[in-house]
Amino acid sequence: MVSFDLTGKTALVTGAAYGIGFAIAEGLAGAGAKIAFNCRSQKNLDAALAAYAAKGIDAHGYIADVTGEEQVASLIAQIEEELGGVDILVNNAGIIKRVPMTDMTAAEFCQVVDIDLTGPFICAKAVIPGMIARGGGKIINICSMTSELGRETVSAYAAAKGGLKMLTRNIAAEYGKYNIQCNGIGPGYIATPQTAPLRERQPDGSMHPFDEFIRARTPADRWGEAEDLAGPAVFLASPASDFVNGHILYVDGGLLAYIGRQPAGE
Ligand code: NAP
Ligand code: GCO
Repeated sequence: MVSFDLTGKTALVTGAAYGIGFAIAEGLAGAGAKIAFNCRSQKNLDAALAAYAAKGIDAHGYIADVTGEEQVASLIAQIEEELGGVDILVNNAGIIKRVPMTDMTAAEFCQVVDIDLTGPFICAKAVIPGMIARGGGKIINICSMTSELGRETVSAYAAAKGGLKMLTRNIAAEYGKYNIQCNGIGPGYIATPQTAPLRERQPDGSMHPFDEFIRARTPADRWGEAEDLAGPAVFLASPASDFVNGHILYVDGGLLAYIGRQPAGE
């Protein structure tokens, strides 16, 4: 019997104060998981706890920066004390800086890579020993279209997300024998605060040019919603995916499969 049931499991979703992480945490909770999440801002944490409660989810929130090894070690210890060990880790926390590469400082480049790639390494390294001790676990890394494709102004982000694809495969390779499955989710273009600058109305009231660019490359002809990612996350967090390892599941409305809308009349 295929099981998507997460009852009795504890999930840590990093950066799940809002956006994709919040939607994934909500989906995992709906499948029975206990939810822990972290972010850096107390204001965001407080607002998130209220939002989870409004949805009937008893989420446990913690202030922790995923780039801090000591902060993450303390986070995992707190979760183990309060909720039992982390059975499911979703490495979701991430930032982006949209700057032409030759204008980007090395410090800016490193900040993006630290959060988007080193952070997932630190968090995975912190939870794997406990997963091994308990007979297995699930790690889901939130990758990106830029794990496969480049575009102007996102060099640091694409380097980090491309690296995260290979970190996903390497964790699968190194720890699969301990019944740990490490997979990625590669969202397409999703309507969250992170992409708000790409969707904002222009002074004349028209849509941002990027909106048409993305919709013309997405067969679904729409931006994704954060909720579109919840089902794929439940699948990769559940026993239903126990023989799926090192896979990047793209949830992109077909973007990677599509050359782009052809000119009218062709
Ligand atoms: P978002 O709306 O900007 O939310 C990012 C979350 O991460 C916030 O809760 C933020 O809270 C937290 N965060 C940022 N840096 C952190 C750090 N160092 N330590 C702990 N928490 C941190 O982003 P999103 O659109 O939901 O994206 C979530 C993930 O999906 C990211 O990895 C992003 O790269 C990826 N993604 C997004 C899209 C998209 O189109 N939106 C597509 C593909 C992939 P604080 O600021 O309070 O820490
Ligand atoms: C950008 C967007 C993308 C999305 C996502 C696409 O500026 O191109 O922010 O990077 O966030 O990563 O999968």
